[in-house]
Amino acid sequence: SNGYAPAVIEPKWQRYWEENRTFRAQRHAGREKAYVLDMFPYPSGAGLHVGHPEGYTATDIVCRFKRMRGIDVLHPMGWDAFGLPAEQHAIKTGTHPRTTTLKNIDNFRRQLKMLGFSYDWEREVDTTDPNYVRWTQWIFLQLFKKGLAFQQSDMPVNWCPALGTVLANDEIVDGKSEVGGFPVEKLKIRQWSLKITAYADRLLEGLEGLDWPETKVKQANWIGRSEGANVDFAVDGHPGRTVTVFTTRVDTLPGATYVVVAPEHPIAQHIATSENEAAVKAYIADAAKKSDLVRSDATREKTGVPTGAVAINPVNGDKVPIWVGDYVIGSYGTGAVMAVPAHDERDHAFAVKYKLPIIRVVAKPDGTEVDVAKEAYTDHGVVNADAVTRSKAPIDKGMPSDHARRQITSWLASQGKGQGKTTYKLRDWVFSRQRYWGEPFPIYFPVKTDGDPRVAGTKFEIDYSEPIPLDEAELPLLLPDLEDFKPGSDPAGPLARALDWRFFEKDGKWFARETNTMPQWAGSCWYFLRYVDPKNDAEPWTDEAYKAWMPVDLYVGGSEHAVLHLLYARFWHKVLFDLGLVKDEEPFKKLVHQGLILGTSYRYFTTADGKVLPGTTKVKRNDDPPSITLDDGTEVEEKWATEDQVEVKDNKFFHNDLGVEVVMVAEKMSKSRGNVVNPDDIVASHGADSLRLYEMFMGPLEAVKPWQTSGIEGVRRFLDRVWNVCTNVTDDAPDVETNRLVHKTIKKVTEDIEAMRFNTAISAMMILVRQLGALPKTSRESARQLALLVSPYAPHVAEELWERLGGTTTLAYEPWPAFDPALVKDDVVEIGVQVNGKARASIQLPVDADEAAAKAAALADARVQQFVEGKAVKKVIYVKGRILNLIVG
Ligand code: ANZ
Repeated sequence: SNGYAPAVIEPKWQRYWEENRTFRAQRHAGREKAYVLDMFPYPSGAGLHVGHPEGYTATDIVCRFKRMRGIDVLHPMGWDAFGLPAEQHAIKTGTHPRTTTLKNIDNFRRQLKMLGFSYDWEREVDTTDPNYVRWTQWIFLQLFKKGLAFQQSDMPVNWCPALGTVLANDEIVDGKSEVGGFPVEKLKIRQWSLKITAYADRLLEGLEGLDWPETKVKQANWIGRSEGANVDFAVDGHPGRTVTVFTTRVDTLPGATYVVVAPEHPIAQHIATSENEAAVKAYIADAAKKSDLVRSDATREKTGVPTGAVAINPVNGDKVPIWVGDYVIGSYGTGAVMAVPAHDERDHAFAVKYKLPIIRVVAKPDGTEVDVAKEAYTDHGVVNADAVTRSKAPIDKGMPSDHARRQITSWLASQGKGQGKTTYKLRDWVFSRQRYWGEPFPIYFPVKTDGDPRVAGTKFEIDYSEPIPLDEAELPLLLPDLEDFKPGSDPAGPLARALDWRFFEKDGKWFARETNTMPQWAGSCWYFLRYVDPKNDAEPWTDEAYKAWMPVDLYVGGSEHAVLHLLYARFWHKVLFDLGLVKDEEPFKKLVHQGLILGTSYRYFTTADGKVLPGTTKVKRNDDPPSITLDDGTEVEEKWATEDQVEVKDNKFFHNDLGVEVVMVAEKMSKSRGNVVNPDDIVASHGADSLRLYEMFMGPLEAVKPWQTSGIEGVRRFLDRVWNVCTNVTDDAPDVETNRLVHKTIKKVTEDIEAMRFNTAISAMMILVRQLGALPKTSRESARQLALLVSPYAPHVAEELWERLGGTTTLAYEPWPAFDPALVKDDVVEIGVQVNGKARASIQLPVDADEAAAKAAALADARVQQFVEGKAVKKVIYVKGRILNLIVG
């Protein structure tokens, strides 16, 4: 072992940076700025996992690099600290969520400091801090005053009884709550919503100018703008009743052979004929138990029941049956579709199943008819002859689909039976939660009561139709202390039990506060704005602070936030823009998602009687009931070993104690697999610099990568070598070759950081260090350059070496090393010289030597001279960098 002792130098430099406020963000006149943002963590009880330092190291490298290039950097950190886990912990243990949250924050802060990230800790924000809550509530009031926050009570919401709260669609996975996996039902309760749909078009258009990955496509799909038409089908025998359908293919209206309404469509109950009524009601009741997600699964078998009622196709007067089917979603479009089985896959499957007619109205673009008996033809094409006879709207055979669409739409409009319509998948954002640990709404309502509603038994009635905003001067409205955080069956939430908080008297009248709280997303919608002015008591931020740092130049975080946080934050930003409170329409210029780090575990099997079987054993996995069996039916159990229990022999893995072969599996880290890696352990065993370096060396930042603790040993050896070469120096200048490699490495590392290719930069540094290590001593000049190059990645060891190499202060603002363009060129090449077409010698030439220089160099070569023998050179054939042919005679 050598003198490299991370356990000593890492705390030393962390203390130095803190005491010297090295990373305080400051603007300097005439300098460029860079606002580099990490997605702030939810401070969970588990502490950091190795996924956090991946993105955080990447941004830290960028920041350290930019500071050395003379750029003013803002690199802040904070806590997204409202949320369910702290509340559930409180329910279980009685510990107040604030206590848990503060404890977890302390632990997260300790861990992040231990990793040497160059945050400006003086700007730390905590979404649960009263000084932060005040401004979240203030922004809510601005939304409320603009009419963008409103109450709804008629729309069914996703109610999760186990969590006692409403969930947004995005918080539900496979019909279960994302947190906890509890069942979710539909329930109509009063709730707050934010009018994000009013910004649908701008949220879509705004994506265009952003330097974002495929997340842009995800957001566009989420917004789901669809251009089509609403078409009215009169219900036969029910004067005045119509079913309006939304379609993107109004050109196929002549081929509509039935109509399907969603089970929740209000008409479904009313139009069913007496013989169909019972079946329709039963179907509707059954559908209510299924989530929209399950219902819109394309692979699921389509089901439906006929209502017995009949609709009239407005384009030709055809009478078509009306069905109820749960593949039609109540909340999308009009909740009803015209079915064109010839040209839509879902309708086709449905028509085949229930023997409904299939009429084709679209031919291929070249006019040929398509066989639609087996499969729908869903592409655009041209109007066919059938369509013409089946349409009162003026269309011609051979007319392209989009032209027919316009024709039929305007004909429908002229008849008062339809009009062009743009529909969005995006829904307004359900913004209230029936939880304790969130921001209270700064809203109250008038109460009708004869007594004091705080006294048990007093009758009262809250008038929810008249929400009153709290005076801005009264912010923040803080949570009351509760003893019992449990949600009840009362969708008003646990705050409804805090009677002294809930009710208050003003001018002889009683009022009741809103008892819902805001969702966790609220705080993360604007935290990046607070960082620019975190201590301001009078405003959320000043114009000046905003202009100093915004917009965010680089934002790094997980792709799980592609459509939730990132869309919500863009929405708030646009509202704030319209209010003149921010100067940019978009908050995040460049976005990068780090790839998931997978855990590695090693599988084998055991039988009930204790036999151990290799992980390579062929097994069958059964779903219902879940089990794993061998060919002969014997049930086995899957077991997992961790990396330290395994050794490698002949490229295979074996269990140390059991001797059996195991199979390596990389998957999401989880406690049950025992493959969770704790950064504390890695720092204790190898040091923070090794952890940082390894996370960057594993592969491209955006790739999914398996964690292997053995890999960290490799980077640790690299740092040992860096230490050795930089502590074994001479004041002599470097030799030419070494100096060339240093400069080439500077060029490579510089370009790689700019392109965020951190892994290849590390490879280049490894090559350099190997070469330096082969020399008896390293030139001090090269060692200093190396220390600077390594510093964004492994800042502690770099600072220590810099100091030992004569640095008198931190290297954080030392100019980033420049490379000499002349030295990075592979400037000398060996080329073959021919005399009269015969190879005679090879000579060293500068790559860019011109013909005259090449000829002169060749003629100066002794062997070439032998063959030229003083004869005149009549012709020169020269291919730069490759060959020189002298024709003499
Ligand atoms: C008739 C038709 C014919 C359709 C055809 C498609 C192809 P996007 O693009 O996603 O907006 N649709 C309308 N409302 C629906 C609902 N609430 N639930 C389920 N499906 C619904 O999809 C629009 C198309 O999806 C609409 O166009 C409609 O089917 C169906 F050859 O109308 B189409």
